[in-house]
Amino acid sequence: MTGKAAYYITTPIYYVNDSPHIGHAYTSLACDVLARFMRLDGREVFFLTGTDEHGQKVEKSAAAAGRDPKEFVDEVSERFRALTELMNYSNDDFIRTTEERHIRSCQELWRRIAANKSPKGRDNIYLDTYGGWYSVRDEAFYGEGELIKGADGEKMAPSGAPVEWVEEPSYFFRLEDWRERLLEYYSGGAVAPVSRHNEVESFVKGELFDLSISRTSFSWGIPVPGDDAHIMYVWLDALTNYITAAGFPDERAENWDYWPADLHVIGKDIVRFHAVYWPAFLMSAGIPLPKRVYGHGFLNVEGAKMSKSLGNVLSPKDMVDEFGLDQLRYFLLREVPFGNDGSFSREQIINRINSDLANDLGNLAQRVLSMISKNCDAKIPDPGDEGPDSGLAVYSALSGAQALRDKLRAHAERQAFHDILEEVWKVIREANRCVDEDAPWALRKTDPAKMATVLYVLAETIRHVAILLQPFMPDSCGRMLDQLSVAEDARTFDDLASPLVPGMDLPKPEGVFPRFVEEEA
Ligand code: ME8
Repeated sequence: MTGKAAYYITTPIYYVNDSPHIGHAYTSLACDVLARFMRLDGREVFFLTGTDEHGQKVEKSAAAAGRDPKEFVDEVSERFRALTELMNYSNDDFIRTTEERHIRSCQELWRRIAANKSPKGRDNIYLDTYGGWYSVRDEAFYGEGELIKGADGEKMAPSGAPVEWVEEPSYFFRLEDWRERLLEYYSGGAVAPVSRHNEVESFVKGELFDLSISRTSFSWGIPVPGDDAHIMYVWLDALTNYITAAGFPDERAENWDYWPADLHVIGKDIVRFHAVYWPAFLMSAGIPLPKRVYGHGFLNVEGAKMSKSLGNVLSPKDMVDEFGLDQLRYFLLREVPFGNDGSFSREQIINRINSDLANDLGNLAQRVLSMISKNCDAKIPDPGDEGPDSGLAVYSALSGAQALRDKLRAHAERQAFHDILEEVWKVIREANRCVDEDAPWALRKTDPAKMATVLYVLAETIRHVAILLQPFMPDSCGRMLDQLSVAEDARTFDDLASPLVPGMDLPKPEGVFPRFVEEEA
């Protein structure tokens, strides 16, 4: 570590029962944007993603495919790794729960939990028999009272997943004894947004059952230390990935300085596991707790839940091929406020591409850069001695741009991506308005020095916008900065304070955000 402030951010690790879809891409994208943002803002970032490979659900999927589980998980995990390339994620590590480092870490965590007493002085882990409902799809145990009725009157998990009756010897975790400590943790604001905070708080205030944390009826998992007849419950195994990657159990490992994580980003479906079980396991093992858990909303397609049976599962690859990578990255975080559920349609994507990217940002860059190319000898123009008192409108756009960093930082701390983008777009729209007001094309004949000032201030505004939007659209913003001849090592948020140097040669301008035109049928 370099002495910069650390920032550790994680995605869920995804089940390798099937190929990644746009929902998986969405969560990881949010993490990638924050990781890039924090790096540019001077933090020492560790960004983790990976795959969850044990448990009954994965074992069943392997069997259904007629495959050996290890071979099967190797292959499907590779598809999630390919997603990180496709989507241009900047993850620093990719963890798989079948790795040796992870098995060691889980077994040591178990030993520590077992060695400690609960706040009520009881053993944290005890052996008993589990008799109750289990959903393989959710990999979750449910109490009778939580179940709902399906169309044919059959019992179902609250998520709508089928459940089966399970009865087998099991180790239990003394969850109930950790209630007060969990409530204290929530009172510090660790769970966001507030709707998820309320949901877990009321869950923990209700009747808390001890949690079954081992299984004996199948074997695809990590053996419980000292009792090979049991494998660990897949969620205990999976959650532990976040400390494995930080070097656990080697607390002298360099990565251990990243723990506790600054942020676990997850979907709303797995909040209970991350905000109740995970902190309880960590507390019982005497390990510091993650600073924040954010449960975002779900994406629906044209108003419907994505599902295999409806045949509407969106593939990230198809969407990138059709709309372009940065266009998709922008759209996913722009359209729907991050904590909310959102429906999205082709029409919305095309609208965003054409109005926000092509018309607003693309057009601003294109017209300013081509005016500079034609009228300023293809060099960064000289701003002269004019300043904000000159009465030129463009200075208002620039001062808006200069105020962005602090505002965006505050939004990034709250994972408010749509607010970040809205804030930047206010400046872009203002810059476009100022181009019209100051009309540099008219100044060309009457006052060329003033024209140069206007174009310089606009180029400087575009530089700010392009630097600040890099986390969302790394390639496109990189190309915009190339066109302004901004050196690759001068693109961090600290570099915002070093303005463009007049006289620098500029390459021939090229549009970065083309309009999306529907192909004729
Ligand atoms: O739950 N909209 O893995 P998983 C938005 N292995 N996000 C969605 C989504 C949608 N329609 N569908 C899925 C698991 N997601 C466990 C996690 S972590 C220690 C173990 C995203 O493959 C969202 O982040 O079922 C959700 O929480 C996650 O994928 C579930 O992925």
